[in-house]
Amino acid sequence: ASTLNPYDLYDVRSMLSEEEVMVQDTVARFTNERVLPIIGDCFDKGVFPTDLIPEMAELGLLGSSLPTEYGCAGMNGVSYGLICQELERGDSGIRSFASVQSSLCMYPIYAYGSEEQRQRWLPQMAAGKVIGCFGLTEPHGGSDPANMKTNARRDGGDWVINGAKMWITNGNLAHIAVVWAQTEEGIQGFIVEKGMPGFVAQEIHKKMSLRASVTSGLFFDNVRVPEANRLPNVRGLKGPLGCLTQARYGITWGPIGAAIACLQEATEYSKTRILFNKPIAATQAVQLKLADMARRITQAQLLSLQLGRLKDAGKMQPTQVSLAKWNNVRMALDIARECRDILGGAGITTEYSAIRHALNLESVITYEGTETVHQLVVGRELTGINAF
Ligand code: TGC
Ligand code: FAD
Repeated sequence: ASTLNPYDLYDVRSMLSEEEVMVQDTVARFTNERVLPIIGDCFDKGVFPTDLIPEMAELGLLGSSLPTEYGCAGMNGVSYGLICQELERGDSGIRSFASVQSSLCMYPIYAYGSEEQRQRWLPQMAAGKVIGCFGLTEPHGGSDPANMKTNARRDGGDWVINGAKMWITNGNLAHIAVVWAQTEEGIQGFIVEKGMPGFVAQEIHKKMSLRASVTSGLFFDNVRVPEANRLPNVRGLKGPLGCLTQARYGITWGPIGAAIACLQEATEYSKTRILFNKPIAATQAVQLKLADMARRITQAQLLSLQLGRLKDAGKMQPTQVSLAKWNNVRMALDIARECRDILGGAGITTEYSAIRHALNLESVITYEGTETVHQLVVGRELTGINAF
């Protein structure tokens, strides 16, 4: 009998350190025991399972790569990737929660914040007691954040923010928002706190995707923010783009988990679904589909692991992240749709996970830079010509 793991045909796991294996196993257990039993219902009802936040914090999944002196786990980039992969094997919404908290809110406070801001927020955020969100996208167009309209102007020792942000993950859950605004000195980041007068978060409903995740609009009407809440150590678009590089790196891993969940489900189903007197798994058409999925998953696993090793060596470039985000999300979205087809009619309900993953991945392929944006980043690298 073969000793190959069908969901890791190239034994990528053998290239992980003992610590990385332990991280993967711990998060896998969390997903199996705590996420999978409830997530179909959460998706149906359109709620994010907030009960899981303290458990995720306990496991060190929030800000996992930041230093231990701020209450974080100090893990490497590959471990962060594995966390994303195992969480997204459960649901993209759970992974999104962790991505935003870790890469889009804790990371900018760590990378661009003052020591006081780090001390004030990071330990509480690692503990899951303070939830964060990240406001970059605006209603008039997310792909071109350089043209943001939200602005902040100085007023004495304070800043006054006006504008709106759209499609903000964790918006209504969050105690703080890292908000990017145009100023006279270029784009800057501000920590806006829930309850500051003039700041309102409004949940977005009627979503057919990422239903087990909170998505909101943020509105700023003369919101007065003290200078102490401005992130002092970055100016310009490279501030938010630097956060996106961190989050997008994690997103290259996450969809591998979703794709594995779909392939596993469809493989098991195909072995028990008897049609024309044999399991559909015994037909060439179904085997070709399953084999092709395993091929694409294997490519994605190798791509993300090498990207993670480059990251941990301090050599990862944004173009490499763009290529992997594009490749791996496209891979997972296609696989989820194909698995939905193999399940036949049963595939259209959330009793199975394929349609939930497929619908979720419609968001994942759009957020953190649409597929087209990442293709154009790679195209620009090849040609030296900016085609945006
Ligand atoms: P450009 O004007 O050339 O560059 C501006 C400055 O930024 C630097 N830079 C980067 N730095 C770090 N990481 C990156 N990926 C970077 N890309 C560029 C660059 O060196 C420059 O620095 P400096 O010092 O010279 O000023 O900007 P660009 O032409 O590269 O950007 C164009 C484009 C289209 C690629 C960019 O605007 C873009 O990526 N647009 C997409 C926006 C986007 O992804 N939004 C995501 C919002 S957040 C979200 O979706 C969260 S979902 C989370 C969840 O739920 O999981
Ligand atoms: P647009 O930018 O309007 O793009 C529309 C279409 O035009 C796309 O197909 C795009 O690829 C295409 N296009 C754009 N430019 C070009 C070009 N030059 N050439 C060819 N085609 C082009 N944002 C945040 O800031 N924080 C969050 O937490 C967050 N969470 C999100 C959660 C969800 C569930 C979703 C759906 C989105 C989230 N976003 C968040 C927003 C997300 O980043 C944006 O949706 C995304 O960047 C695209 O922006 P847009 O929706 O305005 O589309």
